[in-house]
Amino acid sequence: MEMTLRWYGSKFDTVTLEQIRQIPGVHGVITTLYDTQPGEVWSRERIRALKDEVEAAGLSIAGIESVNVHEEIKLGKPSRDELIDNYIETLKNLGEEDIHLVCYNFMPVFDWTRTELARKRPDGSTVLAYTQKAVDDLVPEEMFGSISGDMNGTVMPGWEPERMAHVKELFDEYKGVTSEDLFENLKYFLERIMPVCNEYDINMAIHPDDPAWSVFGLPRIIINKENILRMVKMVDDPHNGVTFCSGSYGTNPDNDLPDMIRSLKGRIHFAHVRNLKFNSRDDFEEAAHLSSDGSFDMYEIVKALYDIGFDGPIRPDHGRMIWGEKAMPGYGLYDRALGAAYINGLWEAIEKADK
Ligand code: DNO
Repeated sequence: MEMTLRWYGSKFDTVTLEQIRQIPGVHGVITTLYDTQPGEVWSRERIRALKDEVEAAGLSIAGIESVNVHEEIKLGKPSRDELIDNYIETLKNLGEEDIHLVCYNFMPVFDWTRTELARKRPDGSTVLAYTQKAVDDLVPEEMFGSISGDMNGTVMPGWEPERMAHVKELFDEYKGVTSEDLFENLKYFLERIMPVCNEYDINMAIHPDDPAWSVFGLPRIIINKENILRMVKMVDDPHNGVTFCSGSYGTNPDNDLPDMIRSLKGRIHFAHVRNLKFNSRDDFEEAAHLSSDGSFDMYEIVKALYDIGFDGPIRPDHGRMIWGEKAMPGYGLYDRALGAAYINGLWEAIEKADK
């Protein structure tokens, strides 16, 4: 595996490349052109400028998270063909610049959903949290208003103001769209992009829906073992793979994370590793990466990745906000650096025990 950190670009991130460079064992970043809109072609010039900036800091680009998929592709609208052509153009440009991993998601309207961005834990840290009741009591358009005050002045992925401005219309568009429709539309998209992924050796890594169930009545499909195996088999190409995100699949305690990892051998192209603490089935908060701080056995998760021979980029995922840091919730420096060190430690121990 290759340890990485997510970085949103110098215009958007509070964390600098110079800081990332000093985290032991981190040589690559997972990044994006955060100011591009879904459907837009990423030019080679902009990709190269990003690459130059990262490389000048002594790091490399290990992959892109995300090239977002336009809603009309997810909805299967007639306009999708042109939008997929643009996506293909972006993939080509990334391939030409020697970038071979793209994380994306197929969640309708929202990306991930949390009901709190700064829940205080007993140690004084603040974390992202989710309570089903809060979702059940809210109209979706109000969700943004209820959490935006805690964003520390940052723009959070999936909660971009441009997207939020159209939430109501988007919901109307999804009326009558079923999970089966979404599977079909995903298949169509993948079948069209696979030739270019093969040509440029680009691994596509779908991110799970978070939380791993339907919210606000919207269909959601990348939620469990059955569906993810269906997804990799329906377009059975090694470049059609998965981002294994423990914190997203783990929102549903019925998901056996190590078992899911083992069943996806060869198709996990990217891993997000983080821990959650469940207070009840309907209420969880994000914890430190360490097993004893949350509900997951992180050793078993990392061991499963090791056992299947996972050799792609991995990153600590959302961190707690600690030591007075002000950053994008989940994406501060300190706790993610602790997470990277911890995952590196688990990996080294597992690897040495295996020799
Ligand atoms: C949340 C992230 C997601 C992820 C996208 C991938 O913090 O893990 O926003 O990047 O779903 O497209």
